[in-house]
Amino acid sequence: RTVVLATRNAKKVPEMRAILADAGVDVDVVGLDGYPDAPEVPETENTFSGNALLKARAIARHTGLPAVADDSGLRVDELNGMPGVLSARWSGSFGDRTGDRDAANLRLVLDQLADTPAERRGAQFVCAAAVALPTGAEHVVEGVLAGRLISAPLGANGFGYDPIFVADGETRTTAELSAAEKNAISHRGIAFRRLAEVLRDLL
Ligand code: ITT
Repeated sequence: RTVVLATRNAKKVPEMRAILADAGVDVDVVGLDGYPDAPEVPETENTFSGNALLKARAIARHTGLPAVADDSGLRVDELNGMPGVLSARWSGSFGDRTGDRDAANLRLVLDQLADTPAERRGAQFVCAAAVALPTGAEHVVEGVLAGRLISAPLGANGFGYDPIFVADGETRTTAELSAAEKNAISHRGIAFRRLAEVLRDLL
């Protein structure tokens, strides 16, 4: 059984692969690299689950294979839940998937919180994990990781907002955790372990 990962974010791919493999789902996971004509899916929904389903459906239709998608982001309490579904393009860089984009997004959030004291710097990472089959069957689940934002980046692992995010109960940022340590607690780990259970029944 084969599933295709409906993402072009190269930093998500190893996390999605490792979490599904550790969950023991017996699937052959292929990336989108083999599908250069796969559509760029506009993320027009205002929920993580809605956008994850849009991506999974479009790629299942294009490839004729079951497709698994991730839509994720950071909710910042002081910004009323923003950047949320806009996390990848918060600094206005739509379509760009480079480290420069991530750095600009992180910098903007830090600037927006410049005057916010530690006790008001709560934030949550959210991940919606969706599967869509060419038959039209689909399912979506979510995972959340609560924590707080520090005021200067620390650590070189992970991606995106990891260097400024410290999960509840941790002293290190998620960019200072190893890949395995991050996956064990992360929003993506929670969501994709739930999705693994769904895949067992659905595939
Ligand atoms: P695809 O849509 O192709 O999967 P994308 O990067 O555009 O790639 P999203 O729209 O889901 O993906 O945006 C997710 C953004 O949220 C990502 O670019 C990061 O800025 C942030 N993010 C999500 N998960 C994260 C994590 O585990 N650590 C740090 N930042 C994360």
